[in-house]
Amino acid sequence: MAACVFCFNFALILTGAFSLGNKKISDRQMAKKETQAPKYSKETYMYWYESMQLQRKFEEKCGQLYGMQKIKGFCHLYIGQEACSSGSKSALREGDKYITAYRDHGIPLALGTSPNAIMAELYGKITGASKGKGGSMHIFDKEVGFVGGHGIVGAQIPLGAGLAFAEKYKKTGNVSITYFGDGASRQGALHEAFNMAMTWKLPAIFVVENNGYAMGTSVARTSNVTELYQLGEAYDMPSEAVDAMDVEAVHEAVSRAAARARAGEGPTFLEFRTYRYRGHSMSDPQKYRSKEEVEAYKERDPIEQVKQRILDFGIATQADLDAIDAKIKVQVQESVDFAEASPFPTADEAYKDVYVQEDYPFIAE
Ligand SMILES: Cc1ncc(C[n+]2csc(CCOP(=O)(O)OP(=O)(O)O)c2C)c(N)n1
Ligand SMILES: [Mg+2]
Repeated sequence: MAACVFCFNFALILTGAFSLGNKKISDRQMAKKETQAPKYSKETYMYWYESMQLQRKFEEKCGQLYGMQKIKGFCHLYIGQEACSSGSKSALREGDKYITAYRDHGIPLALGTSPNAIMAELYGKITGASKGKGGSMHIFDKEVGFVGGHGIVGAQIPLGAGLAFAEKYKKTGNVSITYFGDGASRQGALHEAFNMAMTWKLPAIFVVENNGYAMGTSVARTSNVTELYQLGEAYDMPSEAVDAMDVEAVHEAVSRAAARARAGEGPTFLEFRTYRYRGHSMSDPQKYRSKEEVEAYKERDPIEQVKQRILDFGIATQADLDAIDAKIKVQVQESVDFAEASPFPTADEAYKDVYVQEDYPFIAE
């Protein structure tokens, strides 16, 4: 009986998300009829399609490779959540910093990290983004401003505030964007970080990627407040919920937050309402949700939505999109070939990259 009440609660949340999504789509279709013009440039729409499709195809391959035991250990797929990364990237600029949890393949791919470096990391090879020493949960890429990849739930939230502090201190005009899950939103570290970020008006964007579940536990089972964006209100932090199955809505919300941060007005808290199509990790029987629930979200797939808009607006043809798909197929296969051909780290690598100082006394001979 108790379980049914929880399911019902969660069904209500989903219904809310659906009506939000459907309303936005129908509003947009009406707007399109009136204006017959897309809101953003061709470049932006094509970036959204290509980057989300790369994330999807790359991770579908990861799932297969995991089944073949080519990839081992933890592996959390982002499939379904791609609008969160691509919609953020298009709204931000070079120099901004990104930090997330362990579901961390999609964001660096959206930022332009080489699929080869990520696949090699998943294989534990020396050519990987973290020299094969981090694995799936610890992808890093300084070049694109991606500061990980963190396995401890919620640990990256104060680090994200610290990244924003550094940008403010150095007067760069850059912002930090910190992603975490709905499960992490109940960690004490979030509240400490929110309080300090507001007190110091840090140029920070905090994003809870609310995919409905922390492992197999729904939001409604662990929280009296299920509208997670409301957590920001305790700190007077501007906060809003975003239909994150819609990449345009993500782009718009992150653009507003970044403008506030760059104007010195401090942090913003965004609740991205999203969904993961796959299990929590690779060993999840998914008994906590129904197939119908997953299928209902797939009806609002972020890639299909942007594809439809591209075709409706005549931004590109089906043949153009097919050509992108073919390019991605090659890219993904190349990343597998690269990872397969790369060597594992040698034993002495275990002592490298542990401390910043090369001569750290604890590792002196
Ligand atoms: C401090 C801590 N507690 C528990 C875990 C085990 N754990 C790993 S993922 C996870 C669920 C987190 O869910 P959520 O924050 O919603 O992120 P999602 O996996 O949905 O992206 C838990 C409890 C952990 N890694 N760290
Ligand atoms: Mg979650």
